[in-house]
Amino acid sequence: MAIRLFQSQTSMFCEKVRIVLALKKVPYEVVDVKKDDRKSLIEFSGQRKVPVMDYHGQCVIDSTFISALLEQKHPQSSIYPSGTSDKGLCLMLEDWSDEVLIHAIHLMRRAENPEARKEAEKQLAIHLKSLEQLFTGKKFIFDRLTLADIAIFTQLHYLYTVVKYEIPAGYKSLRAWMELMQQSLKLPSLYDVAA
Ligand SMILES: N[C@@H](CCC(=O)N[C@@H](CS)C(=O)NCC(=O)O)C(=O)O
Repeated sequence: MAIRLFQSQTSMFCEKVRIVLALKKVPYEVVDVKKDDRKSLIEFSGQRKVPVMDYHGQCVIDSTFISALLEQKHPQSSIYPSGTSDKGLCLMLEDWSDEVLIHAIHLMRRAENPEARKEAEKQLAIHLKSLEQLFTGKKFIFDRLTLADIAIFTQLHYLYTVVKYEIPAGYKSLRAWMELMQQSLKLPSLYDVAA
């Protein structure tokens, strides 16, 4: 039995899992799930959200649990920082990104008029300011690239790829970290994908 990832190309949670798989060099098959055709996903997992992993027959739902399972089964290129306390903080930041930051990203995507866009940018700015502080004087959040960086990066990357929004130039440390992530993950330039 193989490893299969039920996914959609634009989902930030699926991108998070694809990055973990790539860092760990784990081979897998992709099952692309279409918005209006979730039959095979529902049959396999009993629910309609992606990502879902078929790990040699074991069904794992949710990017956080999939990442944790991949770390357990494939400990090479660890996605967590060294030290128990930092690991706890890494998991908290992953959760903040998945459960809090995402709401500001969704507001940006759904903003259909200038007024809604202005409000969405105001909400997003609260998080961008925190992140600018977090990345000031730092390469990665912990001693190396971890799941906290990956989770935050995939949310912000979605702003460039889907929302077509560029993080303003004033957020210097945050933008420098985005570029570093882009290079570390060997992805095309942020500006190419935003064009
Ligand atoms: N907490 C989940 C979130 C997954 C999620 O919200 N997936 C979205 C795509 S980004 C989805 O499949 N939505 C379809 C639906 O809700 O019907 C994770 O980390 O995997």
